Formats: sequence, structure tokens, C-alpha cells
Amino acid sequence: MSQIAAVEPPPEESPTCTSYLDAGHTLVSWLTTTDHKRIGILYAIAITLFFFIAGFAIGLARLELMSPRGMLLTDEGYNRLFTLHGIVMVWFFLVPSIPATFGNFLIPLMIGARDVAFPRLNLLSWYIYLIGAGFTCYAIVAGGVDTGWTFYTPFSSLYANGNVVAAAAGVFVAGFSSIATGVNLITTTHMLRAPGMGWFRLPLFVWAIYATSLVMVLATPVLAMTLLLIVAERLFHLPVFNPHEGGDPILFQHLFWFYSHPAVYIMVLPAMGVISEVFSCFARRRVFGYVMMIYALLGIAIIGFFVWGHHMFVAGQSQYASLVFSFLSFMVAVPSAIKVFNWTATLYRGSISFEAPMIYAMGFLGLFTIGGLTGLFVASIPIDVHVTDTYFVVAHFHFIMVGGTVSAFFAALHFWWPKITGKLYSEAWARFAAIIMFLGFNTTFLPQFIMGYGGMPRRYHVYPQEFQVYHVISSMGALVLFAAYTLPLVYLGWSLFYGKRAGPNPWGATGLEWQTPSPPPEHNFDEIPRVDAPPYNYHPEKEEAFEPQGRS
Ligand code: HEM
Ligand SMILES: [Cu+2]
Repeated sequence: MSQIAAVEPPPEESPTCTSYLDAGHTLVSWLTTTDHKRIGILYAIAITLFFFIAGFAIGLARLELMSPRGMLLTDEGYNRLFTLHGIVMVWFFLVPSIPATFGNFLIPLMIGARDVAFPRLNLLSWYIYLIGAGFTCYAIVAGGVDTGWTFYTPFSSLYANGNVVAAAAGVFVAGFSSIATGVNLITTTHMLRAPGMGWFRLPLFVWAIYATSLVMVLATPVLAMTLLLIVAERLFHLPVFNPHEGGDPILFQHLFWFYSHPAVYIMVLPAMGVISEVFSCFARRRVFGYVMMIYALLGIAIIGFFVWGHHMFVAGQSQYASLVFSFLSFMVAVPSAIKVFNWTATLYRGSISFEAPMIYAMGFLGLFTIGGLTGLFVASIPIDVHVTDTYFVVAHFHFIMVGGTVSAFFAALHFWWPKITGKLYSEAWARFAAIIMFLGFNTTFLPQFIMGYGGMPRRYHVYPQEFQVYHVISSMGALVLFAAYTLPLVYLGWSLFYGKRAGPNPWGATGLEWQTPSPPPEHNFDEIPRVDAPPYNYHPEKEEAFEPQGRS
């Protein structure tokens, strides 16, 4: 008897806990699942699809921009392509990207819970997202929309001849899935933390998703209302924004940006959470200024609500309002700068290793910093008046959204891939893709700063000859970037079938998610872990090089 006990396999291999991937292999078992981990994967599949649809659209646009005379597309066709790209990238990729995939998958694991607080609402949110995507896809197939992703009035509500109502309906519906995810993750973090997991022991990724969820729940309803008003004006001629009937088109911009500036933080706060996890693990150091990092996240989320007017410096808002918005926009840079400083201090004298997640995270740090610093340029009124609606702005926001968020998305994908799938990918290929992605990104978007500053307007496909050289470089970069984005599909897909098995904790990380088998069992932990340590207890100089946050 005692002999059997001695050779009993360790708990992670015990046959009693089936992994969540083996808990049913049919399509129905996936489509009716309430397991947060499977729902995270359902979201991942959907957003990957939309990422490539939106990428394909802008690929055509970039092809068009190689010639200054616009020889491939009609004016209208070009407008429809970049609108499609923007709407799909923002609402069907970026907003759900990290929170709905990694947030869903990881938050219960990281806080030591068996699932989210409302598992069925979680599944419902995915279906709501799909219904919204359905409306928007209908708008695309039926001929597209040409308003730009911002739906500015009075064009969108009175003059545009595309499928504005269907596209707006899609975004409206998808908003509810965002709210449902936010409510779920907030409640989960409040109610389901394992014993000992105090607020100031939470990994920063959990804090980041928590702050994001607050913004999702508070800001999204404003967007929903704004889109309803557009539809009402378009379909029923309700005079809300039409100046001829006493409406106010500037009101639209206030409402739209009251959501859409905070939405930038919906896109970038989760990325910041990912980066903190990856840096501390691959530098083997505690995140520098952990508590400060939490206040910075919350500070960004809160101040982010008060800067929307920086999108309207040239829209005719009062100059005093512009002054205040400019000042507040500078204020939001303070907590962001604190984060960049603290990440750098985390790396300083760390024992760094450059695995793929770390390369992506380093890419994030550099690109996000450029995005943030050029944000200060456009937050300052005199410069913004000069670069408004030029490629300078296009470059600025792609540095944040693609250089920042998409890099962090890939960092997360590579960091948690062994946990999610139980398989190891090819490190060499992964590093190669990360480097190509970084190079392709810079080739695409750095020239846009120069041509934007030189006066190349955005949303134009016919342009003066002098800008052609920048456009050609940018389009070549886009080709490289596209190739780099498809590489992970190949080597990560390959690893699913032929990859080596990953142990529970391949990176030697401290979080609770690494204290359960890879892939995790259906209910995450056989026994709810007890948390007895703060996060990020790395001490490579000692014999036990790190201390897990808890043990189950
Ligand atoms: C291969 C990579 C990409 C390229 C080459 C690219 C290129 C472009 C171009 C040329 C525009 C139109 C600029 C204008 O004339 O105003 C644009 C707009 C935009 N892009 Fe991208 N983009 C890429 C990736 C992304 C990604 C990954 C996202 C988000 C995750 C994104 C979000 C946006 C948004 C929100 C707009 C604004 C659309 C609008 O003006 O209505 N882009 N992009
Ligand atoms: Cu803004």
C-alpha cells in the first residue's frame, strides 16, 4: 500500500483531473460551454478572424497608396476600405482582444477561483459579440460604409449613402458584450479571490483588467446612446445633430469621444498588465513600485475620462475648453510615464533572458513610448492644429494600438500559450517572428510621421507626388508586417500537434495560474490554493529561485 503511494504520479499528472480541453471534444461541447477558459478561446478564434479581415482591407488600401494618382480604387471604394478596417479593428479586434481572451482565461486562474462569477453571462457575451459582428458583416457585404470609424455627423446621419445603420447597429450590439465582460470580471475580482489573496497581492494583470472593466462598464453606454441617436436621425429625421433644424454636430463629437478616448484605455490598460507580468518573469525581479503601478493604472482609467476634448481642438469648441483639455491630456501622461519608468527600473539589474514573450514586451516598451510621446505633441494645441487629420495622427495611434496593444497581445499569447494548450512552441521561430514584426511595424509607420508632418492628409488616396516615396516604403513595411502576423499561425498551429508537452510552470513564474497543470483541469484547481505571498517573489540568487504565490 505504502509502496503504491510512493510511486503515485504527482497531482498534475493524476488521471482524476481531466484537462479542460478533454472535457468534451464535440463542437456542441464548445458552443455551449460555460468554462471561462473555453470562452476565452472562442473569443480568440473570433477576433483572429476579424484581425485578418481588417488587415486584408487595409492591405488593399496600402496597395492603392503606392501610386499618387489612385489608380486601383474609386474615391468611394477607398473610403469604404479604411472605414471597414477601422471599425473592425477597433470594435471587433482591439476592444475585446486582451480582456475577453486572456482576461477571461486567466483572471479566475490568477486569483485562485474555479470560474468567473457569472459563467452563463460570459457565454452570452460571446454570442452577443457574434450578433454584433453579424450586423457589421452584413453592412460590409451589402456594400460597406464610408463614414470612417468615427461616424461623424452630419455626414453619417444625413448624407452618407452606405450602410450606416447596419454598421452602427453592429457596434451597438457588440457594446453589450463588452459591458457583460466588464461586469463579470469586476464581480469575479471582488467576490472570488482565494483565501489570502488580498487586493495588494493581486498580480498587476488582474488590476489592469479590473481598471479596464470599470472603463468598459462606465463608458460603453455613452457610445450606445450616441449610435442610437445617429440611427434615429438617419431613419426618423430626429433633429439631434443637424444644424439646419437646431441640432448640433459638435454634440456628436463630444458624445463620441467621451466613449472613444476612454476606449483607448480599454485597449491599452490590459496591455500594460501583460507587460508587467512578462517583465518581472523574464527579468526575475519584483515589479518595481508595485503599489505605484496600481495607482497609475487607476489614475489613467480615471483621468482618461476627462481628456476627450483633445480630439476637437479644430472642431470649433471654445478655446478655453481646449486649454483645459490640453492641460488634462498632459496630466494623463504622468501616470503613463510612471509606468514606463517603473518597467525600466524593473529591468535594471535584472537577470534578463530574451525568450519570445520578452522580445515582444521590449518591443511594446519602445513603441508605446514613441506613441505616448507623440501623444504629447498632438495634445499641445499649436502642434495639433498643424497635424490634425494628417498621417502624423495615423502614425501616432498605430504606435499605441499596434506597437503597444498588438505587441502586448503577442507577448501574452507566447507567455501563456504553454498554459493554454499544454504545448511548447518553437522558440527560434517565435523570436524570428517577433523581430520581423518589430521591423515591419517601424517600416510601415515611422515614415507616416514624416509625411504627416509634411502635410499628407489622412483618408486621401490621391496625393501630391512628393509623398509617394514615404507611401511606398510604408506599403512595403505593411507587406513585411502582414507576413510576420501570419507566422505565429503556422508555428503555434504546428506546436498543437507536434510541440513538446509543457510542464505546469515552464517559465518558473510565481502566479497561481502556474501552480495548476498545463492545460488546466476543468475546474482549475483540485483544491483552492491558499495564498501566502505577494506576487513576483523572484530571487535568482537564492537556492529556491522563486516563491509561488500559493500552493493548492
Ligand atoms: C498591417 C498593418 C496596418 C496597416 C498597414 C494600417 C494602415 C492604415 C491606414 C492606411 C489607415 C487609413 C489612414 C487614413 O487615411 O486616415 C488606417 C486607419 C486605421 N487603422 Fe490601421 N493599419 C494597420 C493595422 C492596424 C491595426 C492592427 C489596428 C488596430 C488594431 C488598426 C487600426 C486603425 C484604425 C482605428 C484606423 C482609423 C480608420 C479611420 O480613419 O476610420 N490598424 N490604418
Ligand atoms: Cu483621445
